Amino acid sequence: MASNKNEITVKVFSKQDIEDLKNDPNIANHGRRSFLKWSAIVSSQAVIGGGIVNLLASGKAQANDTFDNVTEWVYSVCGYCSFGCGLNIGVNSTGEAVAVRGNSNHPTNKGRVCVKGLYEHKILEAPDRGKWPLIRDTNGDWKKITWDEATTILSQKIIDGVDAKGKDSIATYNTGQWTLEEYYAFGKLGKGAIGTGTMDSNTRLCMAAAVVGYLTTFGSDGPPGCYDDVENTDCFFVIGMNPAEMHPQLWRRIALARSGSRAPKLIVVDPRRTLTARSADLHLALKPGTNLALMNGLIQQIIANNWTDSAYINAHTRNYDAMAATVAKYTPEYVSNITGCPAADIALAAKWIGESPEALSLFIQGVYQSMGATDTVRMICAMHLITGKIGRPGSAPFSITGQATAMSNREAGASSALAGYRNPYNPAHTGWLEDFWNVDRGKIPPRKPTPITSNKEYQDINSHVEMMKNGELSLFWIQCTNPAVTLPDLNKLYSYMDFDNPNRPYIVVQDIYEPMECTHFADMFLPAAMWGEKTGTYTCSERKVNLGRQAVQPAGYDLRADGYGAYADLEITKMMADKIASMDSRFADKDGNSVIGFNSYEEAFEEWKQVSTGTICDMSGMTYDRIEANEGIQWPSTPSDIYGGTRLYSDGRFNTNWDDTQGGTSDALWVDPDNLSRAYLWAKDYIEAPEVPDVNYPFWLITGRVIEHFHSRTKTKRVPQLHEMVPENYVEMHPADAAAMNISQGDLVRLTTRRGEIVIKALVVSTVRQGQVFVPMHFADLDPQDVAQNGGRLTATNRLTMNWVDPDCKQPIYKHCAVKLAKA
Ligand SMILES: Nc1nc2c(c(=O)[nH]1)N[C@H]1C(S)=C(S)[C@@H](COP(=O)(O)OP(=O)(O)OC[C@H]3O[C@@H](n4cnc5c(=O)[nH]c(N)nc54)[C@H](O)[C@@H]3O)O[C@H]1N2
Ligand SMILES: Nc1nc2c(c(=O)[nH]1)N[C@H]1C(S)=C(S)[C@@H](COP(=O)(O)OP(=O)(O)OC[C@H]3O[C@@H](n4cnc5c(=O)[nH]c(N)nc54)[C@H](O)[C@@H]3O)O[C@H]1N2
Ligand code: SF4
Ligand SMILES: [Mo]
Repeated sequence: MASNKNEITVKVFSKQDIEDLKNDPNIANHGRRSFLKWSAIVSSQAVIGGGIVNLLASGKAQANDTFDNVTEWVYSVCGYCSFGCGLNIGVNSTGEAVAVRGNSNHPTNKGRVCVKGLYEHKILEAPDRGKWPLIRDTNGDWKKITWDEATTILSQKIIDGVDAKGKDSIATYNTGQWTLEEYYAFGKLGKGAIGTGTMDSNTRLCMAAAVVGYLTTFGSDGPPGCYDDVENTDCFFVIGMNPAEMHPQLWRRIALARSGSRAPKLIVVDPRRTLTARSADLHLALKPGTNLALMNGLIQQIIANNWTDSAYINAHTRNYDAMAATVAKYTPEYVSNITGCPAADIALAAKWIGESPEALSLFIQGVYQSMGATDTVRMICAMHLITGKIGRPGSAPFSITGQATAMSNREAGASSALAGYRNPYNPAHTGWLEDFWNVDRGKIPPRKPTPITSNKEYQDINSHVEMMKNGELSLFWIQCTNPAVTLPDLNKLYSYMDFDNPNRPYIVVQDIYEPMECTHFADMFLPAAMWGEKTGTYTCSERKVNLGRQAVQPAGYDLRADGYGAYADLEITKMMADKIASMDSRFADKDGNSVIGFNSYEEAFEEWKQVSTGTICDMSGMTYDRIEANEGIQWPSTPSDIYGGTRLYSDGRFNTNWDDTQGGTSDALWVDPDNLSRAYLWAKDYIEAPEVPDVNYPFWLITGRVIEHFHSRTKTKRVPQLHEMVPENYVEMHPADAAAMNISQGDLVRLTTRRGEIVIKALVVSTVRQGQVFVPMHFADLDPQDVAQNGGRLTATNRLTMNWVDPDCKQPIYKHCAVKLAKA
């Protein structure tokens, strides 16, 4: 890909263009025909949010524009974002996946998929799918090994590591993109067999603030709302979220609801003028990192104007007076000084939320990855509690999830959580699980604060990365996540993972592609089967469990006879559990058997159902066939109330009694001392971000996403249609800032922070304000394809970002830091 200066040509949508698009019945209805029709209307080059959409440019897009070769449509669900669109995978007569179409019976998306879903079958066929387990030879080159060899070597590494440095030296780091069965199985291997407390997942980067915010308010995790709330609300409060690009099918439902007779209002809180913000009735373009001040301000206004529901407050909450006292000083003028939003707009937002019969808050990374993350979630919940706007149609604090199955990991516990939302501090909870798993009491490790990342130079918090730096890890097992692109402060991380570092652990990467950025640092590679190649369940944002059925054989299936080929992650976990149990009885159950007794995903689901029984994420009322027949089932679902999981907390009873709560000791603030199941209202003051622009680093750097790409792009850069739309990294900057630095469209710009620097192209647009720049998170610079394209230029966004984590939930503050810019 050439990287000529001025190559980027941009057409920013006019207001009229956007109105036309919104009214076009085909928008986001990417059936092939309408997709191309829509593309034709938009013209070949346009900007959607930050992304350059070159919809018609690709000949390949049109060549594939046919369902003619499909002989079978397989029932499935999208594997990208957490909205959980139902879809079918089209398979041809030779067993290849050749198309995707939306499932018109599925209530979530009614037959529509977005541009990523449309081409999802293409990620299966990429030539560099991993097909062989690999290990480094003495020269550092990859050597093929069989699965039998790989599982033996890895088991021995675990045994030796435990003996040399203890169980916690075995670090596992997985994902929000496995199936529920895979999480359950791996959580059982990690906690029930190995007993390591050093388990985390990329959901730490993604959902930790929601989990901790909910848990410390309601007693347990679990988004209270559901998608039907979209059609039943009078006011959307969208804070730190850009659904027009990141959850396009949710956005479609919001847009449709807004054009209906109920005409709900739309408030958007985002520093940038995103596509979402441009459609809002009220856009609060606050300064990065000031969400908590704004939330305190909205609550101050709601209290001052008596929009509260005092009966609800008295019956169902605690700590109201302390909260009210704390927010009292957050008047619109005071908050305006912090956030930069006009005082009248803050008051108006509170009025709309307070006076609307139903109000729905939707929020994600602009909250979770911004200063005051956990506290902002708490205050969003508080706003709904004090107005009684929770647990009924159209009203909820509704965190939208990111990855397709981040919810499933929260439920089944392959990371730091325990299966079934159990409380690791409650011996009754851990004891039940140990007995059910037939392992010794005390096997499940005590809760330890070991999130994936933090930096001791900033904060006294231990983490996998800190342990790696200090030589405390013997093994770092990376599964279905790409930390070499997506963790913050990459330059430091690379120095710890580097082969030159004598302290480095043995690094195992379990992925679907090879090479990818992490394999650069790996001692061993395990090839995994992926979406479409396995059957399993996916819990989406509204707690609905969907089923994805296997459509094609895993990559390298024909190599299995020789001991190679990709295997599904659950099968890999089972191979490992069986092998290590046979090598060392410490890693077996009490009878000396492998902890993984099940032989299929469906058997794993049946075992998991028993673990979930009686917990808040009860799935005992579900079966695979029932899930498919009903187009997904929401939890909780029990045999006597299979479809009762529409909304949580409709009865005003929360999970805050000691027996119920998912976390904390019995004296934790949110644990209701009177066993009255009341929610806890927090009282927290705004604190300024740890790094703000100054004379040396005068700009805010905001990072986020674009519609065409997914995370580290291992999937989307292998789909030509998506890659060509946004082939390389770029920085959005305001025309006035660009002019002041003599930077024009397409010029190379050097971005420098206290942690690193990159050189990428300028995209001069007014979606960012003066003094702020935006860079998508998706790009890196280690993959051979990227090196070739960028001529060796460093372009990885996370070389710049700050490894400062929210003290409560340990989620990194990716959304803002200070940066300087110069024409390169
Ligand atoms: N196309 C696409 N879709 C995706 C993904 C993807 O990679 N690509 N990833 C999925 C995943 S895992 C996730 S987590 C979601 C993320 O979905 P979103 O959270 O909607 O996406 P982001 O772009 O990360 O961030 C949202 C917005 O936060 C704003 N923001 C930055 N700082 C602040 C702040 O201090 N306050 C407020 N209020 N806003 C701020 C940014 O300007 C940005 O527009 O998307 C999911 N969907
Ligand atoms: N600067 C900045 N950084 C961010 C963010 C941001 O907004 N700004 N957002 C953060 C967020 S919210 C998230 S969720 C993370 C995402 O971060 P990551 O999870 O690291 O990103 P992905 O590219 O999704 O990595 C998933 C990996 O799993 C592989 N894979 C896919 N399917 C399978 C499978 O079935 N089995 C196996 N074994 N492997 C598979 C893919 O090839 C890929 O390498 O990034 C975080 N990083
Ligand atoms: S909106 Fe999300 S779930 Fe639906 S097709 Fe797009 S990426 Fe997939
Ligand atoms: Mo995420």
